[in-house]
Amino acid sequence: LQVTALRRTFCSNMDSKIALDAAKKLAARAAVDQWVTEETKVVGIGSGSTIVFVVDRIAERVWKEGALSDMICVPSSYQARKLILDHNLTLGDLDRNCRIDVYIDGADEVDSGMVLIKGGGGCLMQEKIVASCAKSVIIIADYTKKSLRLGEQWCKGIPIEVAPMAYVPIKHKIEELFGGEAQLRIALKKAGPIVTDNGNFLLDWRFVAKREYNWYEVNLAISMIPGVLETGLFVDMATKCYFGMADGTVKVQS
Ligand code: ABF
Repeated sequence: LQVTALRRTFCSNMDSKIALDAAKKLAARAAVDQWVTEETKVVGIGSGSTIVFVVDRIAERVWKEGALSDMICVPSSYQARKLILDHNLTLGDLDRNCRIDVYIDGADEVDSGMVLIKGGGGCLMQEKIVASCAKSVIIIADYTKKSLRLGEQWCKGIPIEVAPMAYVPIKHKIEELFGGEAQLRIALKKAGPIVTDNGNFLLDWRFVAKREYNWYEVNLAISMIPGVLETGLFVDMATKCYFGMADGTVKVQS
């Protein structure tokens, strides 16, 4: 009986993963086909599981359709860099390509005003830097990421990248200023703190979901705390968001 129950859970988890992957792929394809054209010379590549479908589609256009031959891809993380190289696309960097035509990335949650929570994968700082160099920032996600207000979806909180020596004072300052709880992100099996691509720690701030926050001000105030390197709050950055929906359609928010 237990084995049957386990198998059922496994199958329904697999079914929902397949459904979510289909939604991510839909959003990724729609965004690439709309935003990555022959005029696009430099594209910024985000991180996470949805971006994999973006790079797949770009590679399909380059290698199967013979398009986008001169296009350069600027990564936002070690994962993105590896994806670009694995697909044999042209790797760029901000030293040589600091004017990006379009940056495409996933998100953990998107509210009705297109404020984003990003950084569940720990790459928020490089993601925000690369996004800030782009004329257009296009977000792609499955339907579970779309909210009216932040905190509606299950989410680990707002990630904040911090200098390792300062994580305790920063934690207390955030909690005193805005409530909730900021927790140090620990690696699986409690092997110690997660270290970002930049050698820093991450705090996940579980804010008070019912409280009315002005995210612009919150982002500014947290960014001013000494030792905070970047927040996973992306305010006024997204140009458009593409959501792959459960019914096979794509919803575009702008
Ligand atoms: C990156 O990947 C992060 O900023 C965000 O946390 C995450 C989204 O992940 P996924 O595409 O796997 O849902 O974009």
